[in-house]
Amino acid sequence: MARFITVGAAQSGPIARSETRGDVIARLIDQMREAHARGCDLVVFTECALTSFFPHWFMEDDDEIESYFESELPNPATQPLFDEAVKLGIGFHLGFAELAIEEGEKRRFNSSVLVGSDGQIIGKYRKIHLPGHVEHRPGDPFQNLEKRYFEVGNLGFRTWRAFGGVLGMCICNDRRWPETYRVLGLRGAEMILLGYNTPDNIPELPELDRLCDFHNQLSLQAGAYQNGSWVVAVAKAGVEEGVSQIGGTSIIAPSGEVVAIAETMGDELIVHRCDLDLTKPYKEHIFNFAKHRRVEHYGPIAQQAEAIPPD
Ligand code: CDV
Repeated sequence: MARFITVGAAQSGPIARSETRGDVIARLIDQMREAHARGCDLVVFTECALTSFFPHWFMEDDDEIESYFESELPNPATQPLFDEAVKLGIGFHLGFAELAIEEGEKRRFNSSVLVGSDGQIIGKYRKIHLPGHVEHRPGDPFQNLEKRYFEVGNLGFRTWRAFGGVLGMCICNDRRWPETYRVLGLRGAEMILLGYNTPDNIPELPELDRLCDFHNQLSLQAGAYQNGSWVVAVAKAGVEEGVSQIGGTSIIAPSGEVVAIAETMGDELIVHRCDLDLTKPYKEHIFNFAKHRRVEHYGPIAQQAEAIPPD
């Protein structure tokens, strides 16, 4: 029997520092309603979707930093989004900054959740590849302080049976790393959901600025094709608190082809009816891991964290 997920990729335009959670949730609910009206089973929101992308500026005060975090989901501010999902019978993916208490310790992660149409959390992911730096760089036009504000995620790359398929999550910089898709692919992912906040310029590498959009698409399309998975990638686009970010929210088929792409730099929903069985030619033939992958012949590099020098 054919299996389809109609997915909506809900790009966010800039979120001002002055916007409250309530303001942002109202925007997300508008997009969720549009997704429902357009037949979506699932709507995908971006990375840290509830606030401005605060790693772009330096803060020292813990209370100020933690004002951007959620210590539980749902909470009073986000409950209306969960309620709307249940009312409409639609699932969603939400990126957020997570403040957790584990073994009595406060921990901060860049996280996402997959929520079913019953409003229950199906799965959670914590970002593993944190880009940027820990120290303040006052000479830079903006900061990239994810390594200061977040710890490396401790949940691994996982997949869940949901929405009639196998779904996985990763977050932003994870999408540039082939290991992300490969681990999710090995865990059977038929659809990978992710959000991103990607500036259109890199202060220390201006020669790469012209390639920002290209490298985004290249990573997503290669990851989809080489693992035979749908990829739904959702931007926070436009100029936010002085930082100009790429858009390009897109839905990519297991063939690596882009089947839908956003045209604006604002709040915009793109929709596609994804046939999960389009994963089969790749998973069962070209990238049939069991049949063709030969890890035992790759040499000691397979588990190595750092480059091994040549013999
Ligand atoms: N939020 C991110 O992880 N952004 C990075 C930027 C800083 C390069 C990205 O990979 O898009």
